[in-house]
Amino acid sequence: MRIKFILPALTEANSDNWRPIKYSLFPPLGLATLASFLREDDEAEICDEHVELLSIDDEPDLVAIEVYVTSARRSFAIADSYRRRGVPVVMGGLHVTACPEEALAHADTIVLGPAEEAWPRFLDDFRRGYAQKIYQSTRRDIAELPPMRRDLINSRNYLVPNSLVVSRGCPHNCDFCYTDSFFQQGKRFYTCSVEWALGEIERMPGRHLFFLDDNIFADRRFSSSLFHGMRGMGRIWQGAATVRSILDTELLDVAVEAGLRSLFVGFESLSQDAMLWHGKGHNLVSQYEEAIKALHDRGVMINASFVYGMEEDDETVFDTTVDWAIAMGLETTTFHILTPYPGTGLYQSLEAQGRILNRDWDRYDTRHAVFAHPKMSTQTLEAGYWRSYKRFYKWSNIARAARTKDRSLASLRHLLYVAGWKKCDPIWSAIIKLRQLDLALPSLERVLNGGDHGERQPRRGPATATRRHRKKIILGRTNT
Ligand code: B12
Repeated sequence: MRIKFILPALTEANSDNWRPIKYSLFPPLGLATLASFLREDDEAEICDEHVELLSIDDEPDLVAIEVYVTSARRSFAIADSYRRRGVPVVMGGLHVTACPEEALAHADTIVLGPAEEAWPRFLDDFRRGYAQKIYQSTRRDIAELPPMRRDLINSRNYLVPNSLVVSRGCPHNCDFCYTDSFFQQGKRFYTCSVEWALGEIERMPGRHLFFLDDNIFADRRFSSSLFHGMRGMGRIWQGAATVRSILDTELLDVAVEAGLRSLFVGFESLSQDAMLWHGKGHNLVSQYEEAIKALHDRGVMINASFVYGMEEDDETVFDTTVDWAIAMGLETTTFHILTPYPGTGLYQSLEAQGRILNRDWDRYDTRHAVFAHPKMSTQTLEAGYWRSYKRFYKWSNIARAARTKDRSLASLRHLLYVAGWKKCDPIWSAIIKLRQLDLALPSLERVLNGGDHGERQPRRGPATATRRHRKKIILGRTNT
């Protein structure tokens, strides 16, 4: 059977002339996971429209499309085109799960929720010629997955081909997050086995890794065991975690020894009331500074996330947040306008109050205000959002943030890192066009490793480190 997997792009991500680096960072791991369930005699290809041109005049036996909210329109157009020519289309992913009726109008079959169990079931039925319309995953277990089909990913198209996910979901219940609706009807947070994760890491060449898990520290036992297993592999890595989990400094120390160099942290708001309102009460604003210090003291850079438009926010929120981020010496920030993704608790409550202004999913990209805010107009929210980026990434403010570091090496690393991400767009665009992203990776690794913390011994073969760890697990001596 010939299967074509497609990750459709946002419009701005498939221009031939201008491709922002953020769309060339990570390969489509969800699709590579699904491909791992195919038979040896199946032929598969993965086409990621963010990084390559998609031709849709071919006729594979099956087209499988991943649909995010912001690429829904494009996904449905691609699906319609194939189906008009009689090619069957199966769709899955976050938006399909949130809006199944909408997706059903464009697909022969849809799969709801994480698909590790439902997808093989669908494949069996499809091969026998009687696939159903809807498959819902209920059994959630990723302890022992087949190895991800990384051979289908053209690593030269990505700055971070070595990205991986070792868990699904999150134990928390923030009302703006996709997890509640996506993980309905089953477990909402679970991990793969440490063995599987180490095996996956072992198969990846080079040094740099990026964990795309929502919170890599969420299951302490698992994370601790994973990080112990990674010690000695000579890796450097980036990931995401919550403020509260960072304060577990024992775990943080092991993470740093295992190569942690930069962390995405969802601070979201400086207002405790806003955090409580949106179900993220585990974020204690009084602990933010302590968490930042814990990371910076260990040479870990921070990519901080902030959300504007929470219920109590007013026009002062933009400048207050940016001033604080600079004063804290945060290296990079991502600002978002609160976005009620369909299927979330936030969407339901705003819809019940008649406050959803817009159902054009293209605008659900966290840059547009799509709901009525009690104190700010959509124009105020959007202008404040853009002003925040402009102010935070002004050279003088980058320098101010870098100067908060007490070591000159750390300040220099701060400057180089921010300049590389935020001040080199034309260079990135040219590198992407020339398909030379793999050449940029060593520079990223050097900057990430520029602090003098964490593991510094020369790299041993990952295989050796993993074998050593496996032995420990078998002997039950893993220090978790
Ligand atoms: C990497 C990533 C990106 C990458 C690209 C995506 C990629 N390469 O896959 C980049 C950086 C480009 C990106 C950009 C954006 N992203 Co993003 N991103 C992620 C991230 C961190 C990881 C995705 C991932 O690999 N997941 C792991 C894999 C295993 O899971 P999965 O892809 O969901 O696949 C599973 C199932 O969904 C299902 N499945 C998926 N596809 C299919 C297809 C079929 C046929 C079937 C049967 C099943 C199926 O099976 C898989 C195995 O269970 C997620 C957060 C997350 N934890 O998922 C956010 C996330 C997906 N992004 C999000 C958003 C909002 C954005 C942006 C709009 C942000 C912005 N302001 O720019 C843009 C727009 C992207 C676009 N093109 O539309 C939201 C999506 C919300 C939504 N409801 O759709 C998420 C959930 C973050 C969040 N917490 O809000 N993103």
